[in-house]
Amino acid sequence: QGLLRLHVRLDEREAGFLALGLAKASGLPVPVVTTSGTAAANLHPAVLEAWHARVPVLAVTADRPAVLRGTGANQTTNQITLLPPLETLSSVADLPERLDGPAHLNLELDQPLIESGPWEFATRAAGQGTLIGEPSAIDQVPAGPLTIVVAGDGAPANFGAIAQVACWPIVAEPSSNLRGAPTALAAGRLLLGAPQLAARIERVISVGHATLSRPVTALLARTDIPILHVGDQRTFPVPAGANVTFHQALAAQDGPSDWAAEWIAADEVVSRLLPKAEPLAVAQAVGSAIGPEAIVTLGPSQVLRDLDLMLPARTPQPRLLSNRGLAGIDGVISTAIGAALAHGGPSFAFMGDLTFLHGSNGLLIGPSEPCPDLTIVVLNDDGGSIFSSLEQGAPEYAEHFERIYATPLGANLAGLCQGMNVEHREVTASELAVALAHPEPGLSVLEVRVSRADRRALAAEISHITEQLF
Ligand SMILES: Cc1ncc(C[n+]2csc(CCOP(=O)(O)OP(=O)(O)O)c2C)c(N)n1
Repeated sequence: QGLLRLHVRLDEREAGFLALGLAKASGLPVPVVTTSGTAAANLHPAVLEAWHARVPVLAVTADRPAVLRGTGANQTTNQITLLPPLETLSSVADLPERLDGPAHLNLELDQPLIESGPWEFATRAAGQGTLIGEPSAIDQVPAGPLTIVVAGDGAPANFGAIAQVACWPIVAEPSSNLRGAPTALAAGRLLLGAPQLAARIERVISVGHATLSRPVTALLARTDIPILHVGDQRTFPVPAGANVTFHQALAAQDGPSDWAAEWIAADEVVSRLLPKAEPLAVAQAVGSAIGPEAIVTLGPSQVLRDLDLMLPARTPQPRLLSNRGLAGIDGVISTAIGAALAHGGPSFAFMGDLTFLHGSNGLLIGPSEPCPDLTIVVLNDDGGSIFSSLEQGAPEYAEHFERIYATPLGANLAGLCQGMNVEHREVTASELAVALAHPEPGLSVLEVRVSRADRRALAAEISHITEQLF
């Protein structure tokens, strides 16, 4: 009856993330249907991400009749407690009218496996069923105290305008989608380390789910100044102290304009001082060469933190998505494919090599399936570079670091793509911007190889930049 668009996948874990990407980009609930047993269990990673990020994925799992549960019947297990923290619903009638996160519908089926006669569907107008409702309470706050806004994943879209009126600078993580706001900062996480600015902060307002950096987490863990969080504890990254209040929505009046201007001036200086390292050049190309009409899905880990520094602020940006509910390296390719299919326009993804390899089954798209125009940029530094800058990356652990933390695989991405019938091209960091400006139609991979060797030194250099500020 033309009510649904169907996508068929081999790997249920990837199907779950495909549904996640479709739901994130469209804002509409997306069901994903599997057979019973391990197939159903493979939905758990995407369902967990959906739960933490409040994405309306409906896991529909086929089950055997209840009488067979606890017996040795084929492909039969206890599916009632299969996808925690979700409670299992056993009938379509149990589904709520609106979902503000995932749900699990477990359907017991018996022979005959196909019902005779036509099925009747109740039609709904397009757009109905959008999940997150309007806030019922908007708290008006004085603009006055020197306030910094921390904007994490999924921040309310209107907060850029609110911060502009109140003259609050915004430490805007990429998937907050507030980086284009007039008071947004590109190097906000570095500026939080500059006492000349940070020590004067009198209040913090937090929107979305901020997860990317230790300076931001430390700011939100402060107990000596008021912190207002739009959301609840699920999107607040530390246990909330007595100084933290939760709100559905906030609004404010005009504030002191020189406060935001000071942060923006410092932001411009710090952005110019960033080292000319290759991985940062790759992130810069991704952050600058993609137009605002596109959608971009970002992997977790170091590439996202590189982009966090290199994505320009205060200019229009593409829509940026990232799985920040649990920050998994799994399912990113499928999330990106789902987002691209829902978006329908130019689509990109940016991820590290381990993230790409972990989710590479997402590249398996059958010949009859809708295929998106999606260009995946893989920063291939053969391993996880994020760990180099953490405690484990210190020279005294060097002997075991590569095997246990960096885990290089030496995989041949070109060969992998060839086996999966996906276009692959290797480009240099300096060729990337041009390649992104002229993407191939269909699904394609741009691999940029860089060295991981200097990562720890690069992180140290970046962390000292603000010392040159004042
Ligand atoms: C499913 C899952 N397993 C393990 C991790 C821990 N983890 C975080 S980042 C990372 C390495 C990612 O490497 P890569 O994708 O190459 O990105 P890079 O660090 O080089 O930017 C790992 C294993 C995780 N987040 N998710």
